[in-house]
Amino acid sequence: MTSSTSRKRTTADRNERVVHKHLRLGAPPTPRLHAVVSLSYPSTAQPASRSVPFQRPLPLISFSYNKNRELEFSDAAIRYYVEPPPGADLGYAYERWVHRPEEKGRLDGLLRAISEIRRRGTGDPVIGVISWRGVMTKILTAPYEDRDGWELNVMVENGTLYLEEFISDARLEEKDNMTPRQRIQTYYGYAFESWCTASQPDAPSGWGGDVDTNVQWCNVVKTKLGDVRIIIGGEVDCVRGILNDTMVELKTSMNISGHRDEARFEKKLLKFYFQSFLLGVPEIVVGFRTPGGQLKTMQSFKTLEIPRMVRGKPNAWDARICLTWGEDFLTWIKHTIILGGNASGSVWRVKFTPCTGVELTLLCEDERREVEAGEDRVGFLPQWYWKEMQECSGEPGNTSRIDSESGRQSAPTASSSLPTGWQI
Ligand code: 0WD
Ligand code: CA
Repeated sequence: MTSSTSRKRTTADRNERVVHKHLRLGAPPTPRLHAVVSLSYPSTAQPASRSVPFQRPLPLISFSYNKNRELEFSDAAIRYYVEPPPGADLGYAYERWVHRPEEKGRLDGLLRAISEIRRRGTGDPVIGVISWRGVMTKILTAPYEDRDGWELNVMVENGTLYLEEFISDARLEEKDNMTPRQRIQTYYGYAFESWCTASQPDAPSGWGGDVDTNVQWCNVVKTKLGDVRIIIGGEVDCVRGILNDTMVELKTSMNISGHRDEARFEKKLLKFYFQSFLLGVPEIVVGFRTPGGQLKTMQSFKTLEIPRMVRGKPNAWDARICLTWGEDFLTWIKHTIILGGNASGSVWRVKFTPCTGVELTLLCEDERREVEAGEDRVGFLPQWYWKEMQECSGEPGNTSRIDSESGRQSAPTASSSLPTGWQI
């Protein structure tokens, strides 16, 4: 074991003790205490401590956003894969890019889909976790992230854990003010999507239409990570042929020339892999480009084969470490929140620090209001969804709770006692 590993382990042990001590003393629920609890990332130098299975994602529903960013339950925005022209210019039609402004990472679209699934009465498993695919990708790949920190807003209601990315107003502004260089590089990715897709199957190769980032086709799946049932929503770039079960993710990357580029690309493959794996997208098509945005070569990857491709290489990553971490993280967070005396409507914050781990705190009233942002919400959940949830449970505001006096759990608890209307 390396010294950094042992340091990490010691911190984790200490953190565990913090939580237990807090509970044994039967302290009042954390709202006034503002206790911080933390969990360290696992060592990436050791094999995963156990094997955590990931259930094949099962599609539940799809939906589309149109040019006005209106959501409809149809496949209107679906795109079909076509081979791009060789040497395509990824800067093409840059000036006509309709750029959707950056927004907070709200779950609204996904919650509408969940409401629609419930209305249709399709499916039955209990929901443990609800989030966008992008959030789940960031969670699972966190043990290998050595650069960017980020934060989550978290709520647990009726035994379901909701996770949205916390993007502060300052960060939003920063994201909206990309440098011209960042802007064009982002655009190259979208232009590649346009060169590779058409609105009809079997269309001829060519420009698929000017880029409008309002328009998206999203899919919602259910899956299970270890014992945690998860509903995930995410954007899907296109499909091959007319059957929706052949989804394709499109990516651009810089040309590879030399070992250093190769190592950099293999590192990127970790994020590519989980992004597609989580939604059950079987194929990733990568367009390699020049710094000036000319498409040079294409390579198709079978998502499920990617872990084996990088295994044994220098700086290789291990997907099993990510899956084990993912289950540990989700279980820990839910457990800590419920045992911490979660009052209905409370919002918690998780801070991800690269190479270290995560910290969980309960937001105070001012911070909670910042999350609501003056909108019609309870925490980050939209009011309409909140009402629907209450109607389903028939017990407003009653969630999994710990009796603060005795430290014992009071009904109703976690997912096992969910009201039937609240199951998907
Ligand atoms: O506005 C924002 N800050 C974001 C909104 C950031 C990320 C996602 N979203 C929205 C998406 O538009 C979608 O409606 O959340 C929903 C779910 O997205 P997801 O599938 O969970 O997102 P993710 O896996 O992070 O990204 C998928 C695609 C990206 O494809 P690439 O190949 O670059 O991974 O979503 C697009 C992009 O095409 N995307 C964005 N579109 C507009 N603004 C952004 C962004 N900031 N980030 C990713
Ligand atoms: Ca993409």
